[in-house]
Order: sequence, then structure tokens, then C-alpha cells
Amino acid sequence: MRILVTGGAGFIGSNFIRQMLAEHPEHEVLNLDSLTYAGNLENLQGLETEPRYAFVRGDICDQDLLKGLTFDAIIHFAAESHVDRSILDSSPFLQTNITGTKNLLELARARRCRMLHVSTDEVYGSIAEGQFTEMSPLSPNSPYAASKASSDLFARAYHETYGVDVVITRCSNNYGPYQFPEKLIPLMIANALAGKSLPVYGDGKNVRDWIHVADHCRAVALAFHKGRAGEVYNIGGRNEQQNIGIIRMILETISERLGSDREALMGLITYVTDRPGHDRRYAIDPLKTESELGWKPLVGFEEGIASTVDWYLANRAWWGRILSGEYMTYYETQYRQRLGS
Ligand code: NAD
Ligand code: TDX
Repeated sequence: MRILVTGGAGFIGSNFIRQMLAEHPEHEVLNLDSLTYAGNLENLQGLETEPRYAFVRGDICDQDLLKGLTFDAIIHFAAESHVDRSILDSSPFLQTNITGTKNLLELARARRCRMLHVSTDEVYGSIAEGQFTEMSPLSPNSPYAASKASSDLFARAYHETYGVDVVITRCSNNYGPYQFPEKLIPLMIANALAGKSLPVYGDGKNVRDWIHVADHCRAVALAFHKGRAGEVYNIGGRNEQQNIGIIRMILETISERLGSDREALMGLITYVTDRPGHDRRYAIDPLKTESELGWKPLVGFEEGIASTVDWYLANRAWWGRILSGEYMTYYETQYRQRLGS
């Protein structure tokens, strides 16, 4: 099967493509990514010569381009994914997350193929106690979450109205290698290593359910292969953590690894003005995914944070090129090299 993976140059998409190619020799992957600020082909370095992998630079909002692609199924990761950016300007979120998703649903409808839509637990909004199940109402609070809830509901509607073979996954907060250093965990690691302050929004006690990206990717593959059409699957780590606790854990690990002064690192923690509309707690029940798809997370949080810190320590050049902006030219440089100029 030739699978169209959208957003494969981003954090989760690139981890997914590597895992899919390694674990499913029966599949080919066509990666469609427009390479926004969050897209980085360096995340897929080494796959250029893989015969089961191909890359097309293109926008999911470009319907003519979509019509020209050859594939048997779609796994849709492409999105504007950062809440803080959506608060500054929601326009690209509406365009990519809603219009782009609707274009892909049309494509799946025309080709009569399966489309897995990667949604998020943020569509449920915040919950004081208990956990959201797949039946819980959607109550998104940020412009990002509203755009993802909209695309999630379009996916559902295309199944109900046109019978499109749609599967929806709603995952909690991911962490791991290749995450863009604007998100909490890589931002804190990069800032701590540079001796910069660590901005903690509000009181730092907001809770997220964290999952290692490799566990999320395995669940997406299972939902793609075994999920029932029209169904939603929550993917969560059963791992609730307060932001401040995670930051302290990261600093402990850095201090241990580098022998640097623990107190000096802790002194970098700086409480700043809260994110507007900051959701207090996310918690989802992944029971359906566990029982129906036979999935469970394999990476423990302490072990996952330690290996993630180690990855960022070993790959300073990768995130250094992001911070300097140099990564933006990676595609052009590679393209010129291939042309031999
Ligand atoms: P990311 O921002 O790291 O990557 C997004 C990718 O999509 C980038 O490569 C970007 O270039 C590409 N893209 C953006 N707009 C595009 C367009 N119009 N056409 C083609 N490509 C485009 O995001 P991520 O963290 O890897 O998230 C991937 C998906 O998973 C998103 O749909 C996100 O909502 C969802 N998700 C993320 C998390 C998380 O914790 N990061 C949790 C649950 C769900
Ligand atoms: O500098 C920061 N300081 C801080 O306190 C940043 C960047 C974040 N935070 C807090 C806000 C959140 O409570 O950390 C928590 C995590 O923030 P993000 O990494 O921005 O993630 P979040 O807003 O929870 O959304 C993420 O999870 C769900 C992803 O970005 C989404 O794409 C996904 O859908």
C-alpha cells in the first residue's frame, strides 16, 4: 500500500514515517509537506535513498496538486500545531487545519480510500476531575483547539454524509526527538543548556497527559490498520504531570548528565504572565484504544524524559540550526546537491 502521509516533515509525522517504514515493509510512504517554519526535512535525513519513501513539497490547500498524487490511503498529520501562535494569529490555523483537512476528505471521498485524521485531546477542552472519553462533547478553548475540533467534526461529517472511510485519533501531549523547540519540553531543554530563563506560564500547575511520540505513532498505525470506520480513538499515556514538575525533572537530568550546578539551573525558572485561556487540565481515557486495538504505551515517563534530554544533548547541531534559522535552507541545499550544482 502506498500511504500519503501529510505533515511528515514535522515532529510526529517524521517519527511516524521512520517507524512505519521500519515496521511495515509492505507499505510505501509518500510524504506531502509544505515545509512551513515547523517542517524540517533534516528530521528525515537518511531516507532520501529509501526506495519505499518519496517526498513532495506541497500544500494541502492546493487542490490541483492533491489531484495529481497517486496513493491508496491517507494519514493526515499536517497542521499548524502551536497554541501560542494561534493566539497571535489564527488565520493559518483556519486555512491549514480546516480547509486543508476538508480538501483531504474530498480526496479520500473521490478515491474511496481510508483517511486517518490525527486530532488532539485539546478538542475536549479542560476538565477539573475525571477523564474525557470518546463520547465526551467537544469544548475547545484556544483558536488552535477550535480549528482542530472543526477538522475533527468535518472528518466525522464526511463519514456520516458520504460514507468516507474515516478514522479519528485524539492524542494527548507528545514529547521525544525532533520536537520543534517552541513546545514546552524542547524549549526548556534548549533554554536551560543556553543558560536562558525558563518561562513558566501562570503558576506552573497546569496538567497535561504526556506520551512518548513513539507510543503515539504505534497507536496511529494500529488505528489505521485495525480501527473501525467512523470511530474515534483516544490515545493517552495515563501520565498526568504538572508543567513545573516536568521542568524540574528536565533540570535534574541535565544537572546529572553535565555535572552542572543544580541550584543555578533551578534559578532559571521564571514565572511569567499566563497564556490567555490556558486550559488547566487535560485528561483522556485511552481504554477503547487499549482494549480494541491492543495498544498500550511502552515508554515510561522518567525513562522517556531522560532519553529525550540525551537526544537534545547529542543533537545540539539539529536544534542549533533551527534557532539560527539555517534549517530553512536545508531543502534548497539538498535539492541543489541532487542537481549537482
Ligand atoms: P508540527 O508543527 O511539528 O508539524 C506540522 C507539519 O505540517 C510540518 O512539517 C509543516 O510543515 C506541515 N504543514 C503545515 N501546514 C501545512 C500545509 N498547509 N500543507 C502541508 N504541510 C503543512 O506538528 P506535530 O506536533 O508533529 O503535530 C502533528 C499533528 O498531530 C497535528 O495535526 C497536531 O494537531 C497533532 N497532535 C499533536 C500533538 C503534540 O503534542 N504535538 C498532540 C496531539 C495531536
Ligand atoms: O514556554 C512555555 N511555558 C509554559 O508554561 C510553553 C511553550 C508552554 N508552557 C505550558 C503551556 C501548557 O500548559 O506548558 C504546557 C504545554 O505547552 P505546549 O508545549 O505549548 O503544548 P500544549 O499547549 O499543551 O499543546 C500541545 O499538546 C496538544 C501541542 O502543542 C498541540 O499540538 C497538541 O494538540
